[in-house]
Amino acid sequence: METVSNALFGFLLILLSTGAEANPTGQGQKVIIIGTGVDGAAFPLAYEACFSTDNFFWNPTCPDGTTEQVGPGAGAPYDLTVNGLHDTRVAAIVDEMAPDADLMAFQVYSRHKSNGLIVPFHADTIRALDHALLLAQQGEPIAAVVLAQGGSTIYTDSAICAQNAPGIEDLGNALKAEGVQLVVSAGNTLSDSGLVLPAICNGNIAISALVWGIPYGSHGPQSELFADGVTFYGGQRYEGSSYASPRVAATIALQKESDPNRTPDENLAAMIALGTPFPVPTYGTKPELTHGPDPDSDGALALFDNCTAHPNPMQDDADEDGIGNRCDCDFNQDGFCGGLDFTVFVGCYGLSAVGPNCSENQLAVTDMDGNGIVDSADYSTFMSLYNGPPGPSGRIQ
Ligand SMILES: [Ca+2]
Ligand SMILES: [Ca+2]
Ligand SMILES: [Ca+2]
Ligand SMILES: [Ca+2]
Repeated sequence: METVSNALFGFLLILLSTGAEANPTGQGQKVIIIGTGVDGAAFPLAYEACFSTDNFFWNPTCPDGTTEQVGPGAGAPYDLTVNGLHDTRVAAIVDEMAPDADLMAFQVYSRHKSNGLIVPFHADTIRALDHALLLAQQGEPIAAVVLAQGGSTIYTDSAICAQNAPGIEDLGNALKAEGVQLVVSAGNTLSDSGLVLPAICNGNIAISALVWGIPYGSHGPQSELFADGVTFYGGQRYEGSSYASPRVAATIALQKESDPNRTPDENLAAMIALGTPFPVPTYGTKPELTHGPDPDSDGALALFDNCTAHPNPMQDDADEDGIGNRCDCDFNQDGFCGGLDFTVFVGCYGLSAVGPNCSENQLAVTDMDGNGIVDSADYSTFMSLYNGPPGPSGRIQ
């Protein structure tokens, strides 16, 4: 009896592991917010750190008085009354869009010894990014890192990064190699030709703001996406590109939960392809972030639906290529549904278990509706897609 139930349990596990998440909430994903620190009383924080500067002019602002602190409370804002709620508002957006994602806060500000000004230094942001990279390399499931810091100088050429923000591109690329997307706010200047640092740099993606449908702040052609830059927190209204980038970071967490195998570049390509084209008079269009409609009414919004034109609420994807079984007629993975796939289908036809011409993998992909047998319903589905590409999938662009 125990053997039977274990076998049944194993079977259920297989079923669970092949069905991608149609309505992701950020489960199992982490998002790091680097900047002012986040008020841990407002949101539970899964991890906190502080990186600050101590020299002739500046005092460190880490809670224990040192320049580097890791642990509960370390990511708290230095002073809640001096812009200390900035990243708490950023965190609120991630928490609303991806409620099951874990929030991690890194505080990187320092305080001037005489005038009390608090500012973030590039070197401390770099240390924070280094720490994020270390965590990712240790296997932490970090989907995105948000940098929602402003700036007042506009740049049009990423070559400035090597000079004014050395290390930022390398760290952005190193994070990406670990599957982590660095998401940077484009800044709040009104320029339509450039972006602030480090948004202009390669290795990260830059997000511009739309405020009630109008470009707000830096929105040069170098940024990747527009996203809503309006938020409400504590009964007040706030606007800026700081509130656009966390929407993209949260979306990436949802994409990664939905399909853990997708790379940052693939997730970005999907967001761009399914974005709503927003016309910018001076240079053309830029995509606005959207999770898309649900054209096949199966409960999965287009960005997370692995068959956007076919109802498949279970989102099964036996070969884990981002194209759901329901629309994946390409059994031999050559990008086309043709005679070679037909041969595979015929080998499995009528079967509910492996056969001489039907392997376990082939059985899983040819049972396109997942009812446990490859029958005439699957044949109709297969033939309706025959002689074309598999898909379409909102995950693959
Ligand atoms: Ca679908
Ligand atoms: Ca597939
Ligand atoms: Ca094929
Ligand atoms: Ca079937």
